[in-house]
Formats: sequence, C-alpha cells, structure tokens
Amino acid sequence: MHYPSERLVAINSPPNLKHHHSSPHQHPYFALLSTATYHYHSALTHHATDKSGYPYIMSSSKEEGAAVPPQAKGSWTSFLKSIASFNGDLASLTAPPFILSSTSLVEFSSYWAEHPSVFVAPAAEKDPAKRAMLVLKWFLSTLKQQYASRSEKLGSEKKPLNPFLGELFLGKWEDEAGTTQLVSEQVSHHPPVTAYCIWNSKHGVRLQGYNAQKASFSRTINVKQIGHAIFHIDEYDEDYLITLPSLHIEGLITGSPYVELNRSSYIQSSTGYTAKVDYSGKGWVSGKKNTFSASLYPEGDEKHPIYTVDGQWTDAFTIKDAKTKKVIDTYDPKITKTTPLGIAPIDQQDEMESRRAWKKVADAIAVGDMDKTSQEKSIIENRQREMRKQEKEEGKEWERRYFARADKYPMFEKLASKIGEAVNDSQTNGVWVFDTAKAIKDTHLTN
Ligand code: 1KG
Repeated sequence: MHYPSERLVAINSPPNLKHHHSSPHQHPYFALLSTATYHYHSALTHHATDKSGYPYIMSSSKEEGAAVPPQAKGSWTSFLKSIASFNGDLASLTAPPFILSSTSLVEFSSYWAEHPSVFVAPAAEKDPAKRAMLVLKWFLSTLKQQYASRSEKLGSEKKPLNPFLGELFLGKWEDEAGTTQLVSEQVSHHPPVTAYCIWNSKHGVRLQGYNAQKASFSRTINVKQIGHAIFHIDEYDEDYLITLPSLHIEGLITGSPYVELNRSSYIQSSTGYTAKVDYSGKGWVSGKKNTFSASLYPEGDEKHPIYTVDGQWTDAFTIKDAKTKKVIDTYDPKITKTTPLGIAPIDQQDEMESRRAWKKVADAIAVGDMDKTSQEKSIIENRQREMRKQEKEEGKEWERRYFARADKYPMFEKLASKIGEAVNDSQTNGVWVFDTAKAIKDTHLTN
C-alpha cells in the first residue's frame, strides 16, 4: 500500500473507526486510513481487541504489530515532533512501543548473503565481464532483504536495538552452495559501527565490510551510510569495492514507515569494470516504489555500458546486453528463496552474542511491557558503562574479537579513487578489517 504521505497532515484526529470496514469510499482520508488498517486487521484478527472493538496491537517479536494502533496516534504525533528536532543520533530517540524491534542492528549484516548460491555464483564464471555482472546481480538481490524485509514482514520499518560494544552475531547458511559463514561484531559504540565478514570456503568467496550511519531530519529522516564492503574471489584473486546507498524514510506521517534508497551507489572491480546503480524512487509518478536502473561499463567509460539492469529492488529485475538489448539474465525474489541462517541455541551462545544478551529486553518488547524493557535495557547499559570505566582506569581499550583497525588499505584506496569514494575513517572510528589470525584461534567459529 502506497501513501502520498505529505498530504496526510490530519492524522491525529481520526473519526471513530467503528464502521470503517464497510465502505472505504466515503471520506478520502478515511478511505486511506481504513484501507491501511484493513491491511493489519486481517493480519491481526487473532489479537486481543480494546474497548473500541478494534484489535489492540501488542508489538511482539514474532508478530510485531504493524502500523500505528489508533489509540497510539497521540504518541505517534509526539514522536514525529521529537524526530523533527533530533540531533542526528537515531539511537537517542525514544520511539513508541509499536515501532520498537527486538532485533539488534548487529544482525543486519546477515542481509548480505541470504541467497548463498547467488553470493558464490561469480566464482564459477570464467569471463571477467560476466563475473562483474554476477557480482552486481548478487548486490541487487540483497537490497530487498537489507532495506524492505522489516516493512514487508512486519507492516512497517522498525527501530532496531542499539548494539553494545563487542556484541556478536554468529551463524551459518547450509544449502546447495555448501557452508556460508557469518561473523558480525559491533566494533564501536560511539559512533555505532558494525563490522562483518561472510565467507564460503568451497567456492572461495568472501565479503567483508563495516558501516555506520549519519542521520538528519528534513521533511523526513535521512540516513547517510558511512563505510563500505569488499567482495573477494580467491580463484581469480580479484576484489570488488561496494559503496553503500543513502536512504530516507517514507510513510512516517502515515505511521507506516518504510525505506526508500537515494541517488546512486557503485561497485568498482580490480579487473577494470565499474557498476553504477541509480535509485530513482521516482516510483511516486509511475506508482512503483523502489525502482532502480543500473549499468556495468569499462571503468571510466560510462557511455559504453556492457550490461544494463532495470526493475525494482523489492521485486524482479532483468539484465540485458547493452548493445543487443537481449535479456541475458533475470532475478525474481519470488522464485529465488532465501536460505534460513543457522544460529546456535541461546543456551549455547557466548554472553556477547546478540540474542542471548538481549533476551530479556526482547521478551519484554514482545509483550509490550515498556517498563520491563527499559529496566532490562538499563542493566545492559549500566554494565557497559562499568566496563568502559574499568578499561579507562586500567588505561586499556576493549579488545575486539574478530576485527582489527587497518592502518593501510591499498586495495580500498586503489578502487575507491576510481569512483570518488572517501575513506571517512574518522566517522567510523577507523577502517576495520577481518582478523583471520584471531578468527582461526577462536573456538566459537570452528565448530
Ligand atoms: C532507526 C532507523 C533504522 C535504520 C536507518 C538503521 C540503519 C539500517 C541499515 C542502514 C544498517 C546497515 C544495513 O546493511 C542496511 C540498513 C538497513 C535499514 C536501516 C534502518 C532503517 C530503520 O529506520 C529507522 C528510523 C525510522 C522509523 C522506523 C522510526 O523512527 C525511529 O525509530 C527514529 C529513531
């Protein structure tokens, strides 16, 4: 459901909803609201109802209720007011219960490889241009997971839990691509920076990267991503520098926020190919949101693309030979299913692993108990403050488990210079690389 959000200023005075199901064609605003709520009603009928006979949405991790419950319109409006004047630190904003997710941001690194076969496919391609095209295809296939999976599954984008320093998220995908392993670690808290490494030894493919966000508010929440990822193929000893797109939140006013991507991002290969992805979002006009167009061209020669791609990053797209316009490949998320990530049961997890560490907070959010949520959150934050204080007294710095700061990063600089990407290490507390030596010693990863 698509909302022309700007036009909906009157949201905090909804007429009584009793008869909203009958005929949405009465009052345009009413129509908009009713269809929205109709969506969630059907999804949530098994929920308790409050006095107005309307389903009372209890935000629960398994079935986190969708957009704004009517009785929460008030808190949503005050939340919107608080956003308008926030200082750019998203983590500091107190969001209303129904917008809270019990998933930590450290888990978001898993969105890079939920289709392991697409992730490893480039390693099997002998032609360097086609290999670069398959890396572009994989990158495009990750966007739906990265930026739309919460709004599609839960009805709206959510505010993830703010990871603590050293928080880990470990898992592996087991499927026809073999074993693909994930290590995600919160390597910095001020500013919040997540570093990750994903590898499949059988096919000799590895992705590593790190990211932070710089947020601002004008008309809506805008988020600039700081950081990058590097995709490596052992067979050909080649690298692909991947830049991260900026985004903004649509649908805030109507209470069902979702992500739209801005401007463009790049993939620069060490084999001399550049891919550029333009996120038009102008779906507003064509009605289709999340539209993009991309092209792969010899570096420095954008006017002579080899392949072009068009479609929606939340849906299917086609890859064409730029000269012959012949379709040489397609991707459709409705056909190519994701592989579930295997994670250790909580009682076998290390205390730094996300789902074990946040269990009590997640359970409190699941039952909508905000007091318990903030109690349990404070326990974690107080312990973190204690640890930082002790480290300060001992003149030590927190030891990262799987990542280290790189003082030189020649591959990044070589590729970044071709697409004008800056290192911005001052905004990510350094340039973070996976420390294979540390990882090999680590018992957690081997089993
Ligand atoms: C708190 C906002 C959440 C975002 C912007 C955090 C960063 C997420 C990143 C950029 C992280 C890296 C991943 O690879 C890709 C990715 C995907 C989604 C990004 C999140 C979207 C979320 O929107 C939140 C703000 C909007 C709204 C839900 C509620 O507003 C607030 O909660 C204000 C704090």
